[in-house]
Amino acid sequence: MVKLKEKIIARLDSLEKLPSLKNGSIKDALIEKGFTRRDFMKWAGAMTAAIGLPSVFAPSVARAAELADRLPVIWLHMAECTGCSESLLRVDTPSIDSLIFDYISLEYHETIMSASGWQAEENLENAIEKYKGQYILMVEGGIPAGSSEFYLTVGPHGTTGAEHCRIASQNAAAIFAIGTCSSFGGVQAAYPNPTNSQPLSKITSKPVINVPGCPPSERNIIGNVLHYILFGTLPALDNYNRPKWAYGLRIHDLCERRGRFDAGEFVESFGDEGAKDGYCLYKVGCKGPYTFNNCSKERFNQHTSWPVQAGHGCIGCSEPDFWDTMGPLQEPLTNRLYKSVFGGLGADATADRISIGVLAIAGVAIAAHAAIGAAKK
Ligand code: FSX
Ligand code: SF4
Ligand code: F3S
Repeated sequence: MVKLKEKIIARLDSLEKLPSLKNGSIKDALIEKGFTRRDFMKWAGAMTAAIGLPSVFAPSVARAAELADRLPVIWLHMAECTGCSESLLRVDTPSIDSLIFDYISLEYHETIMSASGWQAEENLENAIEKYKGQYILMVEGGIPAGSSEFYLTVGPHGTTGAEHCRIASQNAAAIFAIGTCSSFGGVQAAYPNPTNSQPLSKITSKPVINVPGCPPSERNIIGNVLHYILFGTLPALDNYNRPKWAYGLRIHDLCERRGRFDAGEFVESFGDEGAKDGYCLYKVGCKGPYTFNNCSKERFNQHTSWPVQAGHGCIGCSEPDFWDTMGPLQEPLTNRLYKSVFGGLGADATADRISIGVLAIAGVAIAAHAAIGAAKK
């Protein structure tokens, strides 16, 4: 741990020597929005835990956030709804995560920049040239590919989205696919995928870190930026190239309604007594048992809530092909065994077995714990 700390301090020291790309400091921005130093350190503590570091690293995480203005970021939009950007930007009162997003040096972001047309194109080319080998590339959206590339063209030259991604990824220091569309194709890649939309990893041969979710939480987006600032390397990834610190556990294993599942207390239809009492949403379609994400811990909208807390099941939005494989959204999957990213370890339940009764359900729950335990080993 001492070695790791030294490594992080050396990395932050070297970043500190780089010129700031922004006017003002994060300290000033926090004060202006009414956050105290204590709020900031509390946030740093929560972020440290979220990215899987022991609490002694909280001051380093705070320092990394203060140095977020040293790294230029280029954010490209492809085929999507802009929900990923909105996840960070569309908040009534800015959270510390969204302030840090403001503070990152976004050299190019189509939603929030004022430039358009030729000027925007020029800004992108300049940023890629000026920050060669230094910038973080974040891409949101699925990418029409192959003979369908022309379905998505950007800017006055009619450059295809795929071409923009190829050019921008060439000299990026790190590449993040933000959202399920960019990570796995998303809604536009759902059957029959009329535009042949593909994930970013199919467009570039460089390593891509997937940050899925439709949209991903602000914590998962900012956490990845901070992880990169701290380490300058790829985080530990799962089989789908998702950072394990965020996507290492199932929704089902972190769910506040899990006790209800284990006790056999299920909502039978929306609005019934069980729904009012916070029963498990499995029978009304929750896909938490098949989905890996940290939504119950990190939540959305300034960390206030997440789908299951709001009373709807998880729809599996951080899994590949969930539009095709997790439907119908409000019904359980009748014939599907739990399939985990760890391979064939995790057969636990079908909807039919769930309806057998409490005794069978307890067995199911034990099987699920055993599968996760075995996978951890
Ligand atoms: Fe939308 Fe982003 Fe979903 Fe996709 O999020 S929230 S359709 S993951 O690319 O804008
Ligand atoms: Fe939570 Fe859904 Fe699992 Fe029920 S099935 S415990 S609501 S994740
Ligand atoms: Fe998505 Fe399920 Fe979380 S639908 S937002 S992964 S609870």
